[in-house]
Amino acid sequence: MSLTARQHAADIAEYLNMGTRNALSLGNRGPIRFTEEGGLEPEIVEAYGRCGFYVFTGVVLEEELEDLRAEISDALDRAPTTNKSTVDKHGNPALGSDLTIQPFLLGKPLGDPVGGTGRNAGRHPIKMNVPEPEGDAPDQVVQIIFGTLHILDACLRLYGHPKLLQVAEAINGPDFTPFNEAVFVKQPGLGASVAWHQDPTTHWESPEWDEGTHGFNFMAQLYGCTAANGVWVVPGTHRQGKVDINELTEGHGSERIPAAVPMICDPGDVVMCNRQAVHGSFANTSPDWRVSVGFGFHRRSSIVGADAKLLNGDVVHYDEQRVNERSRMIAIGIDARQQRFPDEVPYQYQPLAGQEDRNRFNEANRHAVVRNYNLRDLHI
Ligand SMILES: O=C(O)CCC(=O)C(=O)O
Repeated sequence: MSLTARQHAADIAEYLNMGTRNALSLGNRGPIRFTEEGGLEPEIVEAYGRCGFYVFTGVVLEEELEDLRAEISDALDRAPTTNKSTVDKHGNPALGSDLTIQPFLLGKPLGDPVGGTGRNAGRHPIKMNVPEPEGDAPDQVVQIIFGTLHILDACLRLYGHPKLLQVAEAINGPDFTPFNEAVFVKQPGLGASVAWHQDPTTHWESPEWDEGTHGFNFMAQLYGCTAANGVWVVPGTHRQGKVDINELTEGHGSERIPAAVPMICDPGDVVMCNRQAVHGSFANTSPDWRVSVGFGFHRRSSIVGADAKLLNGDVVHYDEQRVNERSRMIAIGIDARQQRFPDEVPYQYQPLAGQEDRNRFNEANRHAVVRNYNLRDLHI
């Protein structure tokens, strides 16, 4: 018999407390700091390398947080009512229903759509605990919004954030490339689990494989996150190659991995999380919202020429032209940001230096380049 949401919250409370204590003792949090040469401060590089994630505090300021919250709350209001529907709850065309890839993924409240199934290339072997929501819950709730840069201008502007792009350069080199973008939504008492997994599918067996091969994701927190609603990571697993996730949970009588720790964030904090780290999140039986704006970056050498395995099993070859075209979203994000925050010094993205006029955020490019840009995502 499944637990009710209230029972689940009580049952998991001690694990959440222990995880929080452990997370706060790791030494992997603080403001973004660069050296005089423009690299990341060595303590940050060390802590990110040791843990597989780093919490950058106070990155997104209130004015920008308000833009992001307003746009995402409007998007949730305009989401389709089911995964198959093209209309929202008001009977209007759902946001982005005219795009090639439908932006919204909905699921059962507090559910686990992928754990213990073969979905997503079988990368989520463990089924998470699925509590019953309290009261009058909807049948379906939005879990993920994909392709954020063509439907949410505030996300496009965040994508051009100069300090975050400088971090991407410090970790992946100045010729870094995009990955993809998604917003994860965990409504209070309704948000579904994301079962334990490592993101990558492509280069595990490569002779050149190392801890940075599959890049990282930024996760910007609009409302902060707690042990109850945030992403958990098993520190150090990004250095271990493909991990047997069953082994991490075996013998513990539940899906609660003892060595895992939660990301603990205030609003405006941005987590950098290695895609190779084992991570996941539990059903959100807490009273708090979590909305994470996610966007990732790769080393160019991991992408150009790769035969990438996608989550649906397809294999796609990434040639230089696709990578260059997809990378234009970085330049367009920088310009979109400059229009909103003209006093900020913009990041200079070296692969497209000198092409600024071609990569303005204007109506022509909104149609020709931004719309359906995610058909060229660079998943590995
Ligand atoms: O936000 C979450 O709950 C999960 C995020 C995640 O698994 C990812 O970005 O790969």
